[in-house]
Amino acid sequence: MRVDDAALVVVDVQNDFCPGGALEVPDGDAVVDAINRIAHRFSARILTQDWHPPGHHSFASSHPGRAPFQTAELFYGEQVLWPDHCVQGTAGAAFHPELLTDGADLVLRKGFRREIDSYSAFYENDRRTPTGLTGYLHTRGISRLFFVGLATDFCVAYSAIDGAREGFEVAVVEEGCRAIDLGGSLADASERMTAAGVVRVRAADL
Ligand code: VGL
Ligand code: ZN
Repeated sequence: MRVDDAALVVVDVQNDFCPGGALEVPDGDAVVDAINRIAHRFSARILTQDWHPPGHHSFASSHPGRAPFQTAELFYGEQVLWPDHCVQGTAGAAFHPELLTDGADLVLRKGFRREIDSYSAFYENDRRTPTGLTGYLHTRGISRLFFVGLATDFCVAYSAIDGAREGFEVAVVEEGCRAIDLGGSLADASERMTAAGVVRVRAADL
């Protein structure tokens, strides 16, 4: 493949999303090998890191009487409430120890505003606060994005769909992703990705 205009975007491969973590994704650590094997193929490598302050409003613990995986109305609409996870500076927020991170060009942190969650690497959950990633990619001349990471049905899907909306050619690499699958969220995310023009590829097809 032509690599000069393609970036690999590795979404939230952090300890809290891996088995034993605060918001574990089933089999989440299985993505690490798959990602490490393909990373060298891309001229740009970007890591995202879910990076919440203590008391973040996406945490159920910030809403008295609410439990994890229930929802709440925040100022921008409905928000799933999560267990406390990826708190800035904690071991849970660190990248999986076997993920190759030294070759990354950019580490993009998201979810650092207490009042707004950020599933997407492009826009926070209010859908209007940008992270700056579009500008970074444009100024680097990148037009194609390959997404991997955790979780398929939340941060990967939101990022991939926003990437397509921002005008990039977007693919998701199957072996590099695992899902939370909460109340049909995986089927729903897959449908929305297809509708947005996001292509699903296998690592062997790269
Ligand atoms: C994520 C829920 C909460 C993700 C992040 O990375 O998919 N999911 N924060
Ligand atoms: Zn989060």
